[in-house]
Amino acid sequence: MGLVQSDSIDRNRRGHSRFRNHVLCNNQVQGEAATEWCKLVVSKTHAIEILSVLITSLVLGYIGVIAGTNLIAIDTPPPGSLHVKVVARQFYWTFEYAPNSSITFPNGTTRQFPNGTSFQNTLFVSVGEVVDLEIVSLDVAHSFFIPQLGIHIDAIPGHDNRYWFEADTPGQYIIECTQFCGTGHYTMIGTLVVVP
Ligand SMILES: [Cu+2]
Repeated sequence: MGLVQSDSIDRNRRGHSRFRNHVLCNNQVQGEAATEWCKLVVSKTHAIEILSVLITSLVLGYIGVIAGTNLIAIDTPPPGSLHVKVVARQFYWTFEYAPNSSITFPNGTTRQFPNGTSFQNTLFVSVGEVVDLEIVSLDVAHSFFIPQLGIHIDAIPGHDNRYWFEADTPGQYIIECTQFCGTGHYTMIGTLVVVP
């Protein structure tokens, strides 16, 4: 019984091998020469397959490392940035400046805040200043949107979203909430003041 099974497996293997060679090889080559020649073709085909998988893996790995490095670099604000926590609530924004922040106001005065400070619905920054935003919500989902600067980050309860920017043109820019957050959603409007 065992012999029959073994014979059967051998025949299957030989059949499979012949079929593969038949598919892979040139049908015009016959006999012993065909078998040797087909073995050579199969071994070369395997080598090409292994090589192509290796090269593809290396190229994809290289692209992955470059893309990952760039993504981390893009998300990391340059050193010396102004850290501001953007707190969304129904239905207003609070901008909390980190301790030791220095803020220049539209009247030209500059003040240091050793303990930090905060403003409701107005965010003051200077031209060319790197601003590191930490966007959070204390109640429901909101969305922090400055359409003129293309900044649009969700404010989600229990989750900190980070975004940094650098305004290069002085002026006032509207800040909106673009996530319907309740009956007063339409009043949730602030201003970004970019001081020269
Ligand atoms: Cu809102």
